[in-house]
Order: sequence, then C-alpha cells, then structure tokens
Amino acid sequence: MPDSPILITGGAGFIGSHLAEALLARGERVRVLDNLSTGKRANLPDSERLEIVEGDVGDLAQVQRAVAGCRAVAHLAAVASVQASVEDPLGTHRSNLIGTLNLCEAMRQAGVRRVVFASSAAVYGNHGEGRAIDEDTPKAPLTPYAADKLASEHYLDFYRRQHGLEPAIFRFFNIYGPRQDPSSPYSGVISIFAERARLGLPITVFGDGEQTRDFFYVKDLVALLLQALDTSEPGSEPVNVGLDRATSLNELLATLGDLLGGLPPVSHGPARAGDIRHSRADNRRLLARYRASSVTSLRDGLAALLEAPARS
Ligand code: NAD
Ligand code: UD2
Repeated sequence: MPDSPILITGGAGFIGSHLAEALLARGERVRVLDNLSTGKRANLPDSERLEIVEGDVGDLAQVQRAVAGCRAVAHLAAVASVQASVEDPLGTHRSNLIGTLNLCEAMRQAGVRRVVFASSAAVYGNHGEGRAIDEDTPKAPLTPYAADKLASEHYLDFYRRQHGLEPAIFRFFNIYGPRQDPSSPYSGVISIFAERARLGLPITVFGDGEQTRDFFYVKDLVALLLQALDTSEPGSEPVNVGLDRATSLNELLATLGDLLGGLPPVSHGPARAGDIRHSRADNRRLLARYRASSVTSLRDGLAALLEAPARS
C-alpha cells in the first residue's frame, strides 16, 4: 500500500466514519479533517494509521495543511441538514461551498488530483413525480444546501478542465445505516424511526406516509467511494447513487414493524413545507461505471441497522 494518507473531510460523521473504517481495514493511512460540528471522535476507531485533525474546511490554511502529502481526498464535510441551510444560508455556505473551493485550491497547489465528492439528489429539486431521475434532468436547487452542492459540482468541474483535478462526483439519494445521528428532527428518517422504534417511543409521519424515497445502505455507498478513489478514469459526469427503488414511509414502517415484531404508536402530522413527494434514482450510469453487484435490500439494511449497537 502506498504510504501517503487519504484525506477524508467530514470523516468523523456518519458516512465519513464508515469510509475511514473501510480504508483502515484495507491497510491505508487515513487523515480526517472535521470540525466535529455533527461528527464525533467516537465514530472513529482507534488506529495508529488514523490521524484526526480538528479543523474547518472554511479555513484555507487549515485545508492546505490537511491536504499536504495526501494521495487523494474524499470530500464529505458539509452541513448535511437542508433545513439548517434554510435557517443559516451564510453559515452553511462557508462549509458547503467555500469549503469545496478551498479544497480545490489546496489540491491544485499541492498537486493532489483525485477527489470524491458527496453531492446530493437535492440538486434536482422537485422533479421526481414518480419517475426515476437521471443525471441529465434539469437542475432545480430549491435551498441553499442544494445550490451549494450544485455550485460545488461546477467548481470541481472547472478545476478538472483547467487544472487537471480528477473529481468523481456522486449525487447521493437517501443514505442510511448505523451511526447516522437521529438526534435532530432533520436527521435521516430511518435513523429517527429506527431509534424510536427501538426505544418504544411514538413515531410521527409528516403527511400521509405515501411519499417515497430511494434508500441506499451506507456500506454499499462506501464500496462505491472506494472504487472511485482507486479507478484510473473517474469520468467527468456526476453519478446518481440509489437503488432505483421507491419505498413509501408506510412501507418502511411496515418492514420495521415486521423486523421488530411490532411498532410503537404511529401518528401523522402535517406534511413538511417544501417536502419532496417522490425521489427515485435512475442508476444506469452508476451500474455502467461501478461494480455494484451486492447491493443491500432495504429489509437487510434495516436488519443490520437494528443489530448495530445504539449510538453513544
Ligand atoms: P454528517 O453530518 O454525519 O457528516 C458531515 C461531517 O462534516 C460531520 O462530521 C461534520 O462535523 C463535518 N463538518 C461539517 N461542517 C464542517 C466544516 N466546516 N469543516 C469540517 N468539517 C465539517 O452527515 P453525512 O450524512 O455523513 O453526510 C456526509 C456528506 O454526504 C455531506 O456532504 C452530505 O451533504 C452528503 N449527503 C448525505 C446524504 C445522506 O442521505 N446522508 C444525502 C446526500 C448528500
Ligand atoms: C434527504 C437528505 C438531504 C438531501 C435530500 C435530497 C437526509 C437527512 N437528508 O432529504 O440532505 O440530500 O434527501 O433530496 O438524508 N419524515 C417523517 N418523520 C420524521 C422525519 C422525516 O415523516 O420524523 C419524512 C420527511 O418529511 C420526508 C421523509 O421522511 O418526507 C424523508 O425525510 P429525510 O429528512 O430523511 O430526507 P429528505 O429526503 O427530506
């Protein structure tokens, strides 16, 4: 294995910590740059091959230091809550767009080329009415979060054309799995429902529960991110990450109830303002470019999540 580390920005978070674990398991050195705003050190294992730098992607000097000597970067640091970006557009912009631009500059200066970027299905806005969304669907970013993700994609593409950066851009749909933090009302719905079901606390569905999402298991995502770090040709176009399967919240609850042998009381509240009704990934590009042979069904992913130790 090459000796120089792979940098994971946001590596103490939900997805980043799974990626760190997988890289360490295959003998790599890993450096994490994280401001621990939502991430936690406890998400990461102890390893002499792991270096944790507490710092902010919004600060160019800190990003330059973190990038120095790295082989490649996985850029996952962001304020991941759409609602937080609505409430604090300037604050989230510093992390979600300035952070990306700082990283591009630092990589150009250091001669590091490969970067895997966590974009989002949010860039499509409300286009999905039942059909699968392909990557060429017109973009309609409806929130500062989505605007920053789309702009980040454009900056990465500029640095690709102008400075030889090798970005692999993924548009994640709804990622779930162990260590996803259920503590905020805007946390991923599966993390909230699974935690509450486990503790026997009442569950609230916003709206009629017939809205659908394309849920993708975090360990399958990590398998894709590893390939993107390794591949000789990442391709210049963004790639959707989803199963091309729509699951309604009512179906999700039925499966959870089945696995747990019952559910606490479920009530329905008003639908969230601006909530997307249907979201399903057209994943043909993903399947053409990456090996995704053993993708986890929602039922199996939920079972694995329920078996994982509760978050400390
Ligand atoms: P997360 O909140 O667990 O991880 C984000 C990490 O970034 C945290 O550890 C946080 O402390 C860190 N961070 C935030 N701002 C930072 C800053 N300014 N400097 C340094 N570190 C900072 O969320 P996650 O679900 O693991 O998301 C990882 C990435 O994937 C994010 O970019 C998110 O937007 C993207 N994404 C996630 C989903 C999903 O379904 N979870 C969907 C689409 C896109
Ligand atoms: C997800 C991502 C977001 C963005 C977007 C792209 C998360 C946390 N958010 O937003 O970052 O990428 O996809 O389109 O992954 N719900 C309930 N009860 C609850 C919580 C949620 O009914 O207690 C509903 C919610 O109203 C929505 C659905 O569950 O209809 C999914 O909500 P979410 O917050 O998990 O994710 P989403 O799709 O809004």
